Amino acid sequence: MNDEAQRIDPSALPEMKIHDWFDGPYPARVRIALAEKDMLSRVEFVPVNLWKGEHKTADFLAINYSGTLPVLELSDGTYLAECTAITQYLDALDGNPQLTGETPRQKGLIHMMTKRAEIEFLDAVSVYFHHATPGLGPQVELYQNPEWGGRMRDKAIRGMRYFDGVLRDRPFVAGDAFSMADIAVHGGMIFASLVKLPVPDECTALQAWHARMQERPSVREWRAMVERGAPR
Ligand code: GTS
Repeated sequence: MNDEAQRIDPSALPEMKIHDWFDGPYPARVRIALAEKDMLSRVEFVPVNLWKGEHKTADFLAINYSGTLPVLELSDGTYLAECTAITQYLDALDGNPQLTGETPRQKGLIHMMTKRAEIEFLDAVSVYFHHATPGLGPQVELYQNPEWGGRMRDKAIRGMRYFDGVLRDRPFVAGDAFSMADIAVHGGMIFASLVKLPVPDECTALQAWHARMQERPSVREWRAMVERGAPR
């Protein structure tokens, strides 16, 4: 543990709000990270209804230019978007960065594999959803390109095959330990399941890893929250 980490008092975490939609695959990444860090109860969740396009209003775009969820708000007026950035912030708060790596090598590998999970899998499923399916509906999906969406579907399946190969050689996506990269691939699996994109039968290592992910308390907690339904 470095000097800076020792100065942080875990009981004095800053006030945090997360703007998200409860069952979204990207929001799931941050909610699972929070559960892994035992910080869920310290966060106030602010619902932003994607299905009503609340993430595309001027007010929301003022806090996240990209018009996406989730966004972490700090009491000093800082807004952090992007799951990777939010997870890195949360993981550093208690001086015990288990999700994003401690050594330079771990940090580099976890960042690379998280980025790869996004580019090759999760983001591809998302583009498929928004372009080649009804997505969030005609009020929200103002431009769709089904051909591009179809290509991204194929890319996502290639991504599953890639991660299957990775997981044949190691227990977790970035090596020997669970990390932010596992959470990112798991986000891809959540989105794939929502859009009924099946994992190829031959991807047995990916399926076995996914079954193990279901047993993690953080993932169980996330599933139970989804089953409770939308916030009122
Ligand atoms: N790169 C962003 C991140 O990592 O945070 C992507 C975030 C993202 O695409 N979030 C989805 C979103 O806002 C939320 S969800 O689909 O997972 O629920 N999508 C809405 C849109 O219109 O793109």
